[in-house]
Amino acid sequence: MNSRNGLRSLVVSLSLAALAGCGSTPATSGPPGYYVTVGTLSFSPTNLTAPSGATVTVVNASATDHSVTQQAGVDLFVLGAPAGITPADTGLFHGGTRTFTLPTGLPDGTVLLYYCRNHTSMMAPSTLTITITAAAPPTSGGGVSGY
Ligand SMILES: [Cu+2]
Repeated sequence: MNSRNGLRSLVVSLSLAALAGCGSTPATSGPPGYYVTVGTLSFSPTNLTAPSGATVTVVNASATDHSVTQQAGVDLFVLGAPAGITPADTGLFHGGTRTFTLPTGLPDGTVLLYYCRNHTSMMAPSTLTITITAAAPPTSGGGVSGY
């Protein structure tokens, strides 16, 4: 009877997981990928998970120039990256998207740090992080339409 109870709780768990999956569907859709949306003074998500070597699409959904610029440490606000990595920088832009490619060969759990050239500590949070995760699925979010 213990195994029967175990099976029942497994079925309940799977059902809850399916419901959670429905709730996370983005309101807007674009081609599957890895997206960071920049709002007025915010990054969304604040931590993106993506595989090493993935292309990241940055959507600026505000009317103000922003950038996603890599930095070597939290709140340094200067272009930089860990040793052996060429820092990425979209440059300041608004009204569209920019892309950059994550370095290849990084192990899972590597955390890369980014900031906005225009707003530094004014962004909330001030630092966007990307955590390298080989199994991170692409999303169809990003709010590409609507501007
Ligand atoms: Cu900004």
